[in-house]
Amino acid sequence: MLAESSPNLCGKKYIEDGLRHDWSLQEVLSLFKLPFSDLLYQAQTVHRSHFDPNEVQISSLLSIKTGACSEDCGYCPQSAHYQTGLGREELIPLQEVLQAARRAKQQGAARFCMGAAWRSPADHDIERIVAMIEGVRSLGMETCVTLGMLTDSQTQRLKQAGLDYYNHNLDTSQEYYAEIISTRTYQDRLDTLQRVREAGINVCCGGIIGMGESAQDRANLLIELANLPQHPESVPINLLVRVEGTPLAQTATLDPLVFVRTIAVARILMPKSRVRLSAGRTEMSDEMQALCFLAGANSIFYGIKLLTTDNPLADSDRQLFQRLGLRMGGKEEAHHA
Ligand code: SAM
Ligand code: DTB
Ligand code: SF4
Repeated sequence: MLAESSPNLCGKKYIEDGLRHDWSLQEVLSLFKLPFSDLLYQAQTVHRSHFDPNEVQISSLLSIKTGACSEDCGYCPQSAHYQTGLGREELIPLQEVLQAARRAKQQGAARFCMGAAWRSPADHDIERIVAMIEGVRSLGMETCVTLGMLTDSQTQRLKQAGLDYYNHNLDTSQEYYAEIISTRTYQDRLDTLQRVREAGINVCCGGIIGMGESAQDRANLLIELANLPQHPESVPINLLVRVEGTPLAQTATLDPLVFVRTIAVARILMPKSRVRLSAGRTEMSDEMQALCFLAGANSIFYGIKLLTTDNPLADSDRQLFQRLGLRMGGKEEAHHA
């Protein structure tokens, strides 16, 4: 049972799917402010009622088109607006993608996520992406791509190819967004998310914490996600990787416990979603990661690289999982689509 003081279940409407989509700022701020133990207890309770708490879903990432992106996202090493030492690469060949996917599968990844540094894909690139999706699926892995904004017909084509997940992050609150990105709007992001949802592709959508945002921004980001008509099936919570040359390189270090609280609140607001402990793990102690799993994170990116920056070595993740008694999970049983 939840503690009586729990501010989240008081007479609120549960919408058709049995999940809430009507969170208010005040409620979510109160969750954030709970004593740490009460917050984690509540998050664990929610987590255990929907998931095996000792199983963590594993995805691996590959950058299929790196650098020279026209967008000016202040956190991103791949933006052409900043000097980060990354060269421009074209879309990589199919065989390279399949080789990386086979390696990821051997290491235990259930899903293979392919990311491109694009504002949006050109139509002529879509058929090459389709071949990648079909090839990775034929290896028996789930597929995810993140390509920027999509048109209706591109979204349909990706669905037809059998794409399982599309990643498109809101990144931060509506209010803070303009401080971070000027080359597209929040509404652009929401429009693509709606297209993906309506096409019947599972949605992977989250954000970045530690970009100098306020506590209210963190709450508002989670509210945006939870108040979507359907919760994203996967919610990546990234800790900003401060890359030299980007405008956010000198951002102050975030209190690790604020990050853990953010994971816990995401778990409470989106009980059935996979909350993904994403970028930034090389900066986290094992103990901090353990707290994130305790707070309800139940998926990670696995393998030495994220897109362009480092991720923990597979070996050290295996050791951490062993120390914590965690199992690497397989493919999702139930898809919403
Ligand atoms: N270009 C596409 C887009 O922006 O949607 C796909 C690739 S983009 C690199 C995918 C996500 O990576 C971004 O939305 C952002 O959340 C995350 N990301 C990029 N740089 C990051 C950084 N330095 N630290 C944490 N997350 C980052
Ligand atoms: C997400 O939310 N995080 C991943 C994935 N989705 C595509 C990307 C993190 C990128 C970190 C910076 C880099 O490695 O370039
Ligand atoms: Fe481009 Fe995506 Fe990086 Fe923004 S986050 S600069 S859109 S690759």
